[in-house]
Amino acid sequence: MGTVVTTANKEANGSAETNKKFTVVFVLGGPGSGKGTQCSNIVKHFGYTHLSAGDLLRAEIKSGSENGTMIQNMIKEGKIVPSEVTIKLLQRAMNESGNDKFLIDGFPRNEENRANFESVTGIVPEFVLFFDCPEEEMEKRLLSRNQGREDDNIETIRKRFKVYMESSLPVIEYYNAKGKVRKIDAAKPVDEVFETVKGVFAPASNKVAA
Ligand code: UP5
Ligand code: MG
Repeated sequence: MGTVVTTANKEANGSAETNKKFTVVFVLGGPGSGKGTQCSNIVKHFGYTHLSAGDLLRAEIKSGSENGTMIQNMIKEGKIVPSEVTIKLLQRAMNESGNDKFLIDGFPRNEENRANFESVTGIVPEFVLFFDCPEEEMEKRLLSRNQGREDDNIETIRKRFKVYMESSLPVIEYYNAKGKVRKIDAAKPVDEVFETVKGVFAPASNKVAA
């Protein structure tokens, strides 16, 4: 389950690669729940390639792409970028990676993202790793991150939380109803969270976790 033959979209990725088998895990959770931090750990132990949709969108702004200004404005307002933009970036990154196992971090963020990703790529996630964390803890983490992210100010953080509650949680509920959600208590220290995460990946992996 979860590993499917994609109907790789030539238009979107500009390559002739088709019928590639990709395994995808969606990594979801609120802003600051620790998705990126835990993905770095998972990559080291389990051989996945980490694709943060937010990082891909921020790189697109920096590259001076024609969508850059639109993306920048959406991120500043905590709004969700139209799925065709994000899906193209994800497809390109998957096709260029040389790997066939991906952690897709921070996507899909709403029903439109979810439905379009599945129909355009033909990929259904193996499972959804869900980092559950109280808003108070997430806010504290984001305000002390200090990495110069334009959306790490209290005004934008509140908007991000609202969009998460209204649009992203329903996606997690959708997959939960299908028995695909692996819920992790993300309020604990990083190492303790990773111990729980390992338990989710270890049985499905050929590699032995250190
Ligand atoms: N930290 C991490 N784990 C900790 C722990 N267990 N204990 C204590 N501290 C912990 O962590 C955040 C901070 O907390 C770090 O300083 C870390 O050291 C510490 P991080 O791992 O970065 O959390 P993460 O969940 O990745 O937080 P992030 O801010 O990246 O989540 P968002 O979902 O808000 O951001 P993302 O980059 O995915 O999206 C940003 C914006 O892009 C969105 O708001 C939206 O406008 C746009 N977007 C789209 O439109 N579409 C998409 O598909 C994706 C993004
Ligand atoms: Mg992140």
